[in-house]
Amino acid sequence: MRTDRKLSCRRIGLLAATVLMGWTAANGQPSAKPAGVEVKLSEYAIEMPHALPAGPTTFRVSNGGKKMHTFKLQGPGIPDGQSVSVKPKESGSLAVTLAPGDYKVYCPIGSHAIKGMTMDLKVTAKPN
Ligand SMILES: [Cu+2]
Repeated sequence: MRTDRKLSCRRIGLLAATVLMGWTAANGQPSAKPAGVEVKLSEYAIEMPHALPAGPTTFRVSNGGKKMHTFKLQGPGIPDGQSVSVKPKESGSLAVTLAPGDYKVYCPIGSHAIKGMTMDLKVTAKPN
């Protein structure tokens, strides 16, 4: 019994190591975790970095305003854009894989973009 448990523990460890190695190879990066980027939406502004490195990225979007807002990202690899809508005082997330190039970030609701909820995002290739 005791030997069995030890064996299976070792097997799980091996499996985890294999999965981790596979992930690293697939992404070509030492980090298995996607980069997290905080985004703050309000009337009428988007607060987030204007430049980011390429790779798997999770945008954590919070709405500090009084109206519903949408975080929409459009650029290389996502010509039609991907978005997440966030209610006032709530938060959501959007996971994408950023490719090097110029992206547009905006809120497509009403005239929010014209009022200020728009910005450019530059994604740069990660140095090897
Ligand atoms: Cu908005």
